[in-house]
Amino acid sequence: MTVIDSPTAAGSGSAATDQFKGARFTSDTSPERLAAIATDTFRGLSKVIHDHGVTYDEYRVLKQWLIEVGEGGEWPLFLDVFLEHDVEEVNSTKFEGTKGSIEGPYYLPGAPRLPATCTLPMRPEDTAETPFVLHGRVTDLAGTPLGGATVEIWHADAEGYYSGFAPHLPDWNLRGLVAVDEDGRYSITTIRPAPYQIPTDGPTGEMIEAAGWHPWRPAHFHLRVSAPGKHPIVTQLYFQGGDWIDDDVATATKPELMLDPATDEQGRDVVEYHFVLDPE
Ligand code: MBD
Ligand code: FE
Repeated sequence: MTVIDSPTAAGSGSAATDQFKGARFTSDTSPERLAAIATDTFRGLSKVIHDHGVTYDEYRVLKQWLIEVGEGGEWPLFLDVFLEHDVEEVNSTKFEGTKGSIEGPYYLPGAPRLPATCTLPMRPEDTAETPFVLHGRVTDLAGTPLGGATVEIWHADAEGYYSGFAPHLPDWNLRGLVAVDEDGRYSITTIRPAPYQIPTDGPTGEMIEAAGWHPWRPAHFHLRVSAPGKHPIVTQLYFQGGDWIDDDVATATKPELMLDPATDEQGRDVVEYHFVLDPE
């Protein structure tokens, strides 16, 4: 795999901020609940400061770094890498269907609608890669096909870049909203993404490097599977045996989300994956 030294590396993180700011989010959190969460947050930070005897030099560097994360637009990247997996975990305990995983910073609403059997929009460079066919069925918990379901997919290209966030890629490259057929079936032809590297030229990457950690996520597809009256699932699928599977910087892999593709007679990588949706 080649890691291209793109001038847009940190730009990906800040484009995620522009995208996120476009939407307006609210929550019905009560003042009491807000106070309890804020109190425990400060209690946790207070413990860290006392346990480690945090120095004034360290405190000032922290302040400077936090400012840079904001100015560099990397809050979506940083938060989704280091915190979202816990939010996903505590919010998925009551569901029995397909396991979820974090959404990450690179989802874009409004992807092109595609039929049940389709090829994702891709460039000639992408077409030159080995085709990858992800196919399967969407059902409810009882195994009944959900003919009205959609499988939305977005993923990085063979160099680890996401369309909409890396300016050298055309809009909607390797993104689509797939309507399943009446039996709940879908078959998506795409390519295998590369592992994702947190941009090393921004504050998130600098912190990772300064701590001696690595900036990699294993290669993954992102998916959002929905159907009328069902709880939509946001998840990711990974490739068994791939790099960083057991050491994801974003802590977002699960054993149930591994793909083990086989090569077909046309030389394509093919794998079946069924999605199971809980009731709303
Ligand atoms: C990604 O591609 C991603 O999926 C997550 C969760 C964080 C950063 C980049
Ligand atoms: Fe991703």
